[in-house]
Amino acid sequence: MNESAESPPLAAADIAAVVEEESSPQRLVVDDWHTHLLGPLAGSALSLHGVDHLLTYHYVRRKLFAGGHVSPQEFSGWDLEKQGDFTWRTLFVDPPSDGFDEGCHGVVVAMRELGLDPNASTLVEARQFYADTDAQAIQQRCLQLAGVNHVVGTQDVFNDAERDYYENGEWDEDRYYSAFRLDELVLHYPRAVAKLKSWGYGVDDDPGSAGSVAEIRRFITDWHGKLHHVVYGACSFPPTCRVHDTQTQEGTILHRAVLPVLAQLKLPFFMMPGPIRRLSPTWGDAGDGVGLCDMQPYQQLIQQHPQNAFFITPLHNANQYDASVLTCHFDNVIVVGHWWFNLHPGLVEADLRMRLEMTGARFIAFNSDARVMENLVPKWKRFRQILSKVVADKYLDLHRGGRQVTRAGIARTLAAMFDPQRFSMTR
Ligand code: FIX
Ligand code: ZN
Repeated sequence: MNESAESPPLAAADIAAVVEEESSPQRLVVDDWHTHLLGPLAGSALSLHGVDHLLTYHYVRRKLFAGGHVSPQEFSGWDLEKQGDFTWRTLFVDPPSDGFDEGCHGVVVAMRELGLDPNASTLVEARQFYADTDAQAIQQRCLQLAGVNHVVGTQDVFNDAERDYYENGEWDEDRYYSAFRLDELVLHYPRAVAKLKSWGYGVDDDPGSAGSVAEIRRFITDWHGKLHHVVYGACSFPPTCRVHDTQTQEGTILHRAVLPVLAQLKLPFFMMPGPIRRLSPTWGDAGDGVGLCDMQPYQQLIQQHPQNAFFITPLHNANQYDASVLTCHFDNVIVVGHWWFNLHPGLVEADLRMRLEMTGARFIAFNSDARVMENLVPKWKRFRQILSKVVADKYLDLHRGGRQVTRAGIARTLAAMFDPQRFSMTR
């Protein structure tokens, strides 16, 4: 049977409902291309789940500090349960104002979807639920509610707490992919040198010397072999970073070592321009800020390395347009997802429209950036609502323009938006 017989043209009045069905977690099962998650096999210190971790996620914790409810020093001195109780009381039981922000909204939605009461006066029942349910079951439920199949983590081998697990731990091969995180190497080379040396790499203080370049390349290749199923190398960049400039340390490392090895290994480079680390130094990861980037260094980097594939996900909302324009000119770059300070429904909706209108579907529509397993649920739920609304509008537009719209075409297009393999650059 041909496609039109199996999937007849839809009437305008049916399009929105069909898009909504095809965007659901049951029908559209996707891979999450950037998270900070590790599965339960990694143990409870590295694989975070539970109501207290959900409440102390840094999107929420930031509100406590910004609102002056507690000092970061005092808060970090408490155990996790005390932190959870304080956050629950302050922001949910008796809040100074209702929490419309995505951080608090995410807590409410995750609890409701997991069958917990987001209006409870204490966390007693929620904690009992977690005491009665094992970590694998929680993971299974969160992935199912989110409609996520494979999860890409963030593998920072310079992090002493993680490295041992990557070398010696048991890995869930069916579920987890690795992203080889290179921030420490690229942005903090003077710090990285000492560790590289202690691991037997003959680098020196000049990352551009022939010896250092060869040894950095060997380090990346070795760890590509040790990490499980690496799908890309990744680095975030501060707003003023001159990634294209070989006069700088980071430019040298990228041009001479990182990009040549990634090209050899056929791995894309995932670039995250925009964070200002530790803008509020005492707030930990809740204290990072964001700055507008000049996109020209990225344009030059992409242009100078046609043999490399690039993913780009700017943090600043005003950089989204420029990033999409890049994908119109170069076939070795695509835009990915939304995170953190641009992960707000109004911004995401506007970007999704802009991306569809400008590029067709030359992007990976969303990734969760989840750090706690339960983050998957509200983030993907929110994105699916936006996806369904925007894509329905676009299909109605096509229909009005004279194009036949079918369920099969809708399903195919939605699936394509989450599949990087469709780009020749990643094959
Ligand atoms: O650099 C990153 O991968 C960011 O996701 C983090 O640094 C950040 O703290 C975060 O979790 C944002 O959502
Ligand atoms: Zn991240």
